Amino acid sequence: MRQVENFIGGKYIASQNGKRFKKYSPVDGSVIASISEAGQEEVDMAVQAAADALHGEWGQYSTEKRVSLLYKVAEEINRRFDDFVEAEMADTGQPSHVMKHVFIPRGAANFTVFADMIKNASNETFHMSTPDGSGAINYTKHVPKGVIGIISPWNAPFLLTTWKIAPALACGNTVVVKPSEETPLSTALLGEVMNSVGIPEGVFNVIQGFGPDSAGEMLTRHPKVDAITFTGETGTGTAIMKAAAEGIRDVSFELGGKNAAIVFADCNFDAAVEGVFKSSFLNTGQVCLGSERVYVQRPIFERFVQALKIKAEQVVYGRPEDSASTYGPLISQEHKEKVLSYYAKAIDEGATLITGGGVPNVSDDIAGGAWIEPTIWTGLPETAAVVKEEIFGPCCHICPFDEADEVIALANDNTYGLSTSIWTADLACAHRVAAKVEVGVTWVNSWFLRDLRTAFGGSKQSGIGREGGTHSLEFYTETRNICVKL
Ligand code: NAD
Ligand code: 6OD
Repeated sequence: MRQVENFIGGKYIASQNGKRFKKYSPVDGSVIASISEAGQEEVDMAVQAAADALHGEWGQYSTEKRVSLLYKVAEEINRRFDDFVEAEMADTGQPSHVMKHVFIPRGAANFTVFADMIKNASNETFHMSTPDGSGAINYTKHVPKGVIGIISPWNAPFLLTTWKIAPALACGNTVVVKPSEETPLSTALLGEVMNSVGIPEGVFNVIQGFGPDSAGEMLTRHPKVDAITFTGETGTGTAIMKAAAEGIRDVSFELGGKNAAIVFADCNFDAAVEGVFKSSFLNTGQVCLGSERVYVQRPIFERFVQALKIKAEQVVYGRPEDSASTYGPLISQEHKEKVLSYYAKAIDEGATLITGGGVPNVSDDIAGGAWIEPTIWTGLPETAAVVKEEIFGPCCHICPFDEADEVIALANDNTYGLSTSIWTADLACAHRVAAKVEVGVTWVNSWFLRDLRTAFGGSKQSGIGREGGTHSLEFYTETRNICVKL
């Protein structure tokens, strides 16, 4: 069984309070790791190490030096690719091909993309006239914000923590990361990478533990944390925003979603079925950008429902390292209970069950895992809880529509506003709909196609701020204006 410690000032450190918690395999329920739960002492040490590092050699490095180190981090992740795949598979139970082709490569890419971004970032300049005719020049300078607290969820742990660590370091900050208690392994391993490429001690720190009354809350309340970037549930975002209000610390939030896929009758049918299948069921539906609401234009509605049903019934349950497995478990028994409660609620609310709705028969060796069937419903009113609330499971409700304006109104009738996907051959229609859907990210004839230079984030209760490319400068730096009278 793995022993996982905090990573503070370049060293792996057990918590002084002696507290440890267990990580259970989502695949079979066995205990796979024992993790130190950071207490106030470790949170204080980690934040102090990060604050000190700002004034040490890291703070003196040129952008070029930081950039070269970040490229080395990416290279080292690639060199230790199998270790990261193994750690992430153990934590999440998701199939190896998803780890190898999506999540772990994205971790390495996050470092190269933000190294490139900071190397090429430009500053704004304005020439202005002055009454004496000599004029003045204004220019901006981006300086690191300081110690960044990073709090991340369990659904795509390595992708999501590195999506925040990389821009924070590229901009010259230092970080204290609190990964989810459900997925401590890949972030812990990143400490070894940082040490082996020569990132100075204290620049990257990891505290392990839970949220409320634990490491997460202690980090957000720490007065020496200058800004907090958080990915997770909207309710947790509310608690963190309250903590950040003390001391007027900046926040960047990537929160929940209840995303709509909009399928027009003129779409490339097979591509739309494949895309919506992925958006509803990839990662066992535990993707913030996933589609739990699918709107299909009436002429192809029945055919679409049947095609999605067939695909959902073809998933192969199995251990992540088995190359035949196409589908993993949910993250935990607790989350499984939550998703199953929505499965029951859907039936209570009058849904027609197209497929799934329960727990699959799996082989005895994995029967203790958090397995659940991909599930499709139709026939619910838009007011149903299952249509309104984020479930974060492998499920979707499919609803017919007739006109573009109607589906825009349906898509927007939600408190979340993270993403949407639009499937149509009529690009003019796609542009019109995209302009009116109240979300941060829209995909046309694709889903989760990521160019990391683009603005990423949610509208409404799906987030605050945008990260990605030079948009990350907004959060990870202070912008200073310098006015020079000529
Ligand atoms: P969560 O909010 O329960 O937990 C996320 C992290 O916050 C964990 O590390 C947890 O320990 C910590 N935390 C919890 N309470 C805290 C508190 N009071 N103070 C400080 N830290 C606290 O989320 P989750 O269940 O881990 O992840 C699923 C959620 O994340 C879903 O809602 C999903 O939509 C969202 N998500 C959003 C995006 C996005 O980009 N918008 C991406 C991935 C996941
Ligand atoms: O691709 C990304 O940068 C990103 N933040 C993805 C989020 C996935 C949510 O589950």
